[in-house]
Amino acid sequence: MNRQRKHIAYFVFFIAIFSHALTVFCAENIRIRIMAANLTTGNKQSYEDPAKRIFQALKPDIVLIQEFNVGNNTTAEIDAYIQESFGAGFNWMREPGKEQIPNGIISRWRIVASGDWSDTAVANRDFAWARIDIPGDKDLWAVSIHLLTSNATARNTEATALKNYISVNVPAKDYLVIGGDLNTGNRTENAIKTLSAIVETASPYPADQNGNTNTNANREKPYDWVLPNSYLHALKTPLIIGKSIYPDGLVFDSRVYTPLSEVSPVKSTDSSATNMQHMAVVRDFLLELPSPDIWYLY
Ligand SMILES: [Ca+2]
Ligand SMILES: [Ca+2]
Ligand SMILES: [Ca+2]
Repeated sequence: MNRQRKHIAYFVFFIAIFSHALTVFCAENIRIRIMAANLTTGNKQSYEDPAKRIFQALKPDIVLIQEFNVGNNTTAEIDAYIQESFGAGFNWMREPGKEQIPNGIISRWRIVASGDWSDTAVANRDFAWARIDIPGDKDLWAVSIHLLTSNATARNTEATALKNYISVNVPAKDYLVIGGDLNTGNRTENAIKTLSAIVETASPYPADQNGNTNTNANREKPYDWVLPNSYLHALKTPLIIGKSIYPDGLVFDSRVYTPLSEVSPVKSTDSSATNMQHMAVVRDFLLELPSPDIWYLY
């Protein structure tokens, strides 16, 4: 072996060792940002520009959406709204049945299967579910719900029905998130106790920069939730927007958020737009996967 070929041999050897080391130490970190959104405005209880700006600013990967109405609800109108709000390539489902204020799910990743489970307590919506093919082997089941305003007993009846649907339909070891507008008057009512059998319901809760965890328009009630099961909760990570860090997630209120430059193109008046339902609630999770691509370097 002449000297030059020897150098090349050493070079190839070190590349091989180095790339092997990369397979051991490199992991791919995938952020999964999940939002509960009952953000309809205007006189038709539908998604308009204020919600669109909030979606554009907060960049969720998965949205558990309520009152999922856009214009006349044609597929083309909803497709256009989703593309403008989240960018190209996002997927969505709207619960079947043509109810007045349906639940739905929006996802960066492919929706493998979706549908609704009947909420017999209320005529204008059901429990919407989607099985999402997130990166890695385990799927994420997302369930978007909108419990009754009427009273806590009715909400607990709904929560009990939902718990039963999930125990029958969702593989116990998959990731699961339940969320949306639960209309809960406090953090300890029976519906939450019921759901605590399948998802993590304990504090700390997402909050705004002032520490306020309430999510209705006047910020006095904890109506909206993002509830992960134990596997997903184990991936909890601080939510970072610009220079701001929210260790337990964010309740987004454009009226109090500073600086608004971190959440462009939101306007300070978006959370007080005509008939704006609630505040968005956002939580981040971090999935660490090995990087198999590195194996192909040598
Ligand atoms: Ca339905
Ligand atoms: Ca129903
Ligand atoms: Ca997957």
